[in-house]
Amino acid sequence: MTGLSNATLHTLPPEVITPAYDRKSVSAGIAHIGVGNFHRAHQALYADHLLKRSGQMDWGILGIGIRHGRREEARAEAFRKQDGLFTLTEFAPDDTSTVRAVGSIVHYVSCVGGYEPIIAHLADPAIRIVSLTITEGGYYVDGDGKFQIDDPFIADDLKRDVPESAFGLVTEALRRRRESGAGPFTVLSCDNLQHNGRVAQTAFCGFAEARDASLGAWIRQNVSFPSCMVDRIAPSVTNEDIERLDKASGVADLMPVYSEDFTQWVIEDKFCAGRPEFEAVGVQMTDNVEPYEQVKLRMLNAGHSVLAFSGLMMGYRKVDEAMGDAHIVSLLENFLNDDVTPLLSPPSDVNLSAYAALVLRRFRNHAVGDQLERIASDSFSKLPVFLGQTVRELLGAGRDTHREAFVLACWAECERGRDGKGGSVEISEPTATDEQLALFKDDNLLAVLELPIFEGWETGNHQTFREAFRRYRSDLREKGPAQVIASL
Ligand code: CS2
Repeated sequence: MTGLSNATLHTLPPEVITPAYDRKSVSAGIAHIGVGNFHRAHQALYADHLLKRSGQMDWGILGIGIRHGRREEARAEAFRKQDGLFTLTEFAPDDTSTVRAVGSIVHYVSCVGGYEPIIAHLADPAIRIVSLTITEGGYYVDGDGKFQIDDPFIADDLKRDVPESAFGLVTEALRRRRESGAGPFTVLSCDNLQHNGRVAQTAFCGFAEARDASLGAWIRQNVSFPSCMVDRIAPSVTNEDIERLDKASGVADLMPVYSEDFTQWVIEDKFCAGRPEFEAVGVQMTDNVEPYEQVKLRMLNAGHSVLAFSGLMMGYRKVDEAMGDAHIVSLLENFLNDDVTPLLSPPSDVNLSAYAALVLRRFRNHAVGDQLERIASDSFSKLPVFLGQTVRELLGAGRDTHREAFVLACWAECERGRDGKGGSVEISEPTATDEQLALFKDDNLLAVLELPIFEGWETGNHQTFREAFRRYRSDLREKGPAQVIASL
């Protein structure tokens, strides 16, 4: 197998698509914080397409890693050895695939080498967009839309001379740019959140204001924070996946990624320091992202949660396995078509029944083999975004919520670490405290509904919903998930 680097690009197997541009002539205009699988399978691919176009060579990506740990060390090492190159395999539902060596990440700076160099890179006037994938829970903005300056991680970072959080690094770089006259850059959140631009603005301005009021005011006035909707399923990559992908591509890639063939990116056209020709590579530019976001978060992502919690309870571990279960599929179809669709006001170019059908088709993509535990993880950040509004609106309209009560009952049972068949389930909850996690083991089956993540769902006043949730939890234990799901 051939290793991956600039020097080997021309020797890769002919099936591997290689960058159709001269990487040496590309410079970074976008700095991206959080270069995980999703970024590499989504934004980095759009940038790869852009770089093929004339006049776009200064829109390469500078990757930035800010979270210390073994994973970061390995990533930094792989980026160094491979000159920022990695392979992306895109699988279609009919099992066909394409592999490409993505060349858009032209430089990588890791916190392994300290935080000061990161700030220096961000302060470079060549950088005109700073994009982020720091996870849904990574913004420290509470349910009331306030930045949590008292959170110990943030409070510590506010005291540091050289900050380490995304907020500290970006605001310090902006301070230097204000002083040097380099001017602002756009901050583009690519996390799967409602109003991600507004959330990012709250977080970055909140941090800057707590540090220096005049800098905060300057950022508020000069930096733009567009919202965007991002969509592409990119599973976690295990060591076995690396072996499998490398064997299939014939490239000995240290960090291959894979994804479905579907992709979508809708961006609010609000860039304070220029932007690439996004529309030329299939990005939808708009002045209102919200209706797209609503459809995606409340159908695709919420659909994923429905599948993950009911599927895990039934003993499945992969999305396509769960999609082989007729009861789960009808739960999902009814959830999408009967519960969510009537609540949405989609953009004029989106047909909701076609969208629901597409969601099912995407989930059936066998080759993607997405992990239910990946989707279930970080539910403390995800559930309020994906399901909260739907439950509140259904309850407010006096409509049926038995499917939502069932899915949440499955969630609560999975959080105890066991599926309904006795297998162990591992759901990582980076933002939950031990005390909160202990609630799942409480004898009072309703106790978890008091968690702060349910603020604003209005479940407290709805006896029918609470009773259904309690009953499903006890039935899942006593009768088993197969019988309960068949009776829905
Ligand atoms: C998934 C998403 O983690 C989840 O909850 O639903 O990661 C999903 O795969 C992406 O948002 C697809 O765009």
